[in-house]
Amino acid sequence: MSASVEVRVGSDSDLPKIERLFAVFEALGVAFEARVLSAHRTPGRMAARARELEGAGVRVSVAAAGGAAHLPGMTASETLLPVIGIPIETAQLRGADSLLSIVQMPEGVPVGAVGIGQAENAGLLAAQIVGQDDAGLRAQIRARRGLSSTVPPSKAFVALVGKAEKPAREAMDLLTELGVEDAAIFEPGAIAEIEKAGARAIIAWAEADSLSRPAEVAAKTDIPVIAAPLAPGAVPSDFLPRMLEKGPIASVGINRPKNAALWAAMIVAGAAPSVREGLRAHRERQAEEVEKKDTKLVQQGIRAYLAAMKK
Ligand code: RP5
Repeated sequence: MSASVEVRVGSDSDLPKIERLFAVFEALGVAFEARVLSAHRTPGRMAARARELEGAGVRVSVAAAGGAAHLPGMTASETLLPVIGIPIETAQLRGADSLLSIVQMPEGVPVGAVGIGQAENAGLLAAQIVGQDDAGLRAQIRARRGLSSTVPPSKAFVALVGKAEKPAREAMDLLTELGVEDAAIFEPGAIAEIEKAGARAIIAWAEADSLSRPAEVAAKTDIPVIAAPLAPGAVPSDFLPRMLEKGPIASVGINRPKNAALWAAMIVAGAAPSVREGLRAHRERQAEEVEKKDTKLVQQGIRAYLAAMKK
């Protein structure tokens, strides 16, 4: 059986720390492959395998790393599959370093980060993504999580949960651009409606006064939930850890609604090749834009470039 999930760690010292992830896959019969691929020590090998994943039939990559935890992000920059990052707990900074290195990705290249050390939640979330196209697996997950035994439909549909006008518009516009035909906004309590509508991914906004919302939504469904944290200014250091306390949820960076949309689209793309093409085109455009800026900087020199920026 070919692997549906790839698990990659930055060091084999991470393996015992994510043992519960493997236990989840073994219990649910999810086929996985495990690799030691370091973003820093073996960058070429790491990137090469990431580029092969889609073609190998893998649906999701789970990348665990600690400290300057660049493995999930670098993996995400080499594939259009959804990447779940597990921040490994570190002795000195208790994994805050790992979490922030993983979650705060630039616009255009999302990683979905689980809480620090939350291997079991990462496993469940990965299984839920795979389960979108495997009713038997989905039924097992729902039973394990104490959800109703009726397996809802799964369509190329994204549900957005909560009130967040501007970010929701940005996310919806991008989903449309990527070729996700259906997306709609729901109240946080409307899980039955979201399941009935056949959502394949849920984006749940979380603000300072609603940090537990994504986890509350996730507690009631096996549809993969992406937490999209929003904040008008600086946040306390426990903002993301508090939001990620419970799961299974994965978070994109703060104020990154487009990354939430991209990550949701990556899940939808599992059953919609046109969305995969939309993601590919988006990624290529993004690279071209940055390359153009670099060419201009080299041609003009730093002073002229900065002067043009200030205009
Ligand atoms: C990271 O550095 C790994 O993901 C690991 O968590 C950490 C320490 O690695 P080792 O020094 O134990 O190999 O790249």
